Amino acid sequence: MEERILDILRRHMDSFLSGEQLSRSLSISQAALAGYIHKLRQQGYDIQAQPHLGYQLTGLPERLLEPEISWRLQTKVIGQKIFVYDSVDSTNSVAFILAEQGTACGTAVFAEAQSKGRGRLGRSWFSPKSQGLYCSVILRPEIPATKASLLTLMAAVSCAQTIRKIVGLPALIKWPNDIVINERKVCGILTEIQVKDSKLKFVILGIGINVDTQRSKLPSGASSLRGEAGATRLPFLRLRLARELLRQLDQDYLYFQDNENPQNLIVRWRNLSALSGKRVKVSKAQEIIEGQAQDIDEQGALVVRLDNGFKEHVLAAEVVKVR
Ligand code: BT5
Repeated sequence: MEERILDILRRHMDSFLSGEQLSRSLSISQAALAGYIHKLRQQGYDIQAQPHLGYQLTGLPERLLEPEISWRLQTKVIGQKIFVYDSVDSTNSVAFILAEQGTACGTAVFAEAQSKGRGRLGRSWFSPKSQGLYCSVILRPEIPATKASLLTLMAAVSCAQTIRKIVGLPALIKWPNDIVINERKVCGILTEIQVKDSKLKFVILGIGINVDTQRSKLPSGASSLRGEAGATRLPFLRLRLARELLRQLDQDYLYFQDNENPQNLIVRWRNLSALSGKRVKVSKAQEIIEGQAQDIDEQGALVVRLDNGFKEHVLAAEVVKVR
């Protein structure tokens, strides 16, 4: 019932709705309606009540709530099922367990806080409560495991696009898994895969975005969206980011699935790349190579032109320096 009340109030956020009308259309008494309104307020919804005028929704909770994320989301695959937790060790770990249990492709897991948020290679991801967006999505693509890194690339495009659309800042992709604004990292992506009998069983796409995170608490070279946006008023930022991220991922994943050679994604990636043409130092397993970042190939590898003119395609590595 709360959901139905919210649905009506959300569609009339610019006007009051009479309690009588509302209770009649829901076939409940006005006293019962007042009870539900009280419960919604306790969840953090601002609902004004005026004698003779009725009710009006004037504010949404700052907490992430599943009904708020999924309300009229209209995605085809991503976010069809959404779990929101208060605190977890890592949304990637939760999504991994759900995927092992057979949970559907597109399921998204969010948490207000992570006690063991992780990055790549055993690194940690600082995930303070309600200051960031911590999200993991289960994917079950029918592709060879060797192509899984293309999904990191896809997610990077979706994240950069989402941030640009919601915050209006020039987010760029720093290969392979960082999103930067003004050269500061505001978002990281962690792609984990499960392979069985040399077949890709599922992929967990983990995305962490610093939204309100205090700069002084972040590692050097990192920042948050609020930090980069300055004084701009951005209400319900995490909620709007969460919804747009799921929509963007949905579009991009559908395209990815339908196209064996996702050229359009690669073109969008190139246009968003922070590295194109820059001199980079890339740390591979045992060595460091230096050269000019030129492109990415159809597998998602960074193409570096070495000083001797040879081109090297690096797949699993890290850019340690950009000039
Ligand atoms: C990443 O790893 O950038 C991937 C981060 C993915 C986090 C998401 S949150 C939801 C999901 N659940 C998880 O448990 N993880 C995913 P990497 O490129 O290895 O970068 C990690 C490094 O970034 C650390 O060693 C720090 O130097 C730095 N770092 C840690 N926390 C940060 C933060 N909040 N913002 C920016 N940089 C951070």
